[in-house]
Amino acid sequence: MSHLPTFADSADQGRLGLVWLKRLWSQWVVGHGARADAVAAWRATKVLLSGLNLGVEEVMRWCGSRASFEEFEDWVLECNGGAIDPLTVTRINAALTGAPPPPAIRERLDAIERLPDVLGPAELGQWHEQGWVVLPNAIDAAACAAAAQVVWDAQGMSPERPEEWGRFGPRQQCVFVQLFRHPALRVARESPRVHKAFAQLWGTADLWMTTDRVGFNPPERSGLQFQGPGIHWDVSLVQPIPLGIQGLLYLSDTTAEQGAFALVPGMHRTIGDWLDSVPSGEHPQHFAARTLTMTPIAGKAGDLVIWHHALPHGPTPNRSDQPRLVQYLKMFPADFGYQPEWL
Ligand SMILES: O=C(O)CCC(=O)C(=O)O
Repeated sequence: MSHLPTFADSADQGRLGLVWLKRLWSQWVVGHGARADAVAAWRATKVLLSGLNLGVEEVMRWCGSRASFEEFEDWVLECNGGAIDPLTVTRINAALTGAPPPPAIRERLDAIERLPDVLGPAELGQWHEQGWVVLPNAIDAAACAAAAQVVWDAQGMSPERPEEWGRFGPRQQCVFVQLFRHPALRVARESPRVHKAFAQLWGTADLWMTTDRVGFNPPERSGLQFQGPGIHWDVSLVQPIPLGIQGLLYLSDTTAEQGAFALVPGMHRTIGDWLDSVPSGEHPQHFAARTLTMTPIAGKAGDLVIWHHALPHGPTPNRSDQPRLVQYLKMFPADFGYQPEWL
């Protein structure tokens, strides 16, 4: 009989007054295990990390060092400039205990609900049919340039020195650059226009914004072969796949050949049948890589590509002479659907 380690109680609020934080820390330091409360734990993870401006990858790496909970709380504070807004604490605790958001937050959410739609009938029709849509001018050109500069700085490279682009940046993993917090990256995360787009697609403005990383996809001709990832899903393929919405903001004008983001349009509607067609013994991911063709989505700097997470997707090799720079972001409600069994 296997013995699962004992985790802290989700009601233990620690020094920061946050439910679930100690419970999750105690889980992360020993690694994940199958649990009866896996859905609640993953929802709490997403809400806490969003509310506390933390990236999933950096938290998992940090917890790998097995530091104490007190040290973890210190690091969380440091990531938030030394203090966490009490309203944020109240909103997180409310969301994770099934209570409504505090009135001051409700007012902000209502203001988003009242904004004019940013996705019109044509875009919503495309969302329904194809499972993806572009929000143009999600942030303005100056904000885009500032965010792009953050990516260049994280890579230790310059747009003027192409000879630098072919090496691996210090924070780079595939096309991802593990940088999560910078004032220039907050502009898109706090944009009412971006919030409204997600609110229209989710049917509620009561959403959480991820603190996601950025990306750099250099031209292959600069010397670095395309690093992937290849076509994939970031969600379990166990049917039915609950709604989940991902997003990528182009920080540079991006042609289809310039390592554009790509996806298989419409597959959110056909994935059940497609899964039935996967030969027995073959993993759907491998079958997808062997048989599906992705459509690259070109875009201007400032375009936010939004897609249903049931669409297989990925970056593509950059055959141009300019790198592709992006910021990843997504919004979700605290009670999002989640399938803990992974396929
Ligand atoms: O950077 C890209 O084009 C793809 C990003 C991606 O695959 C993801 O966010 O899961």
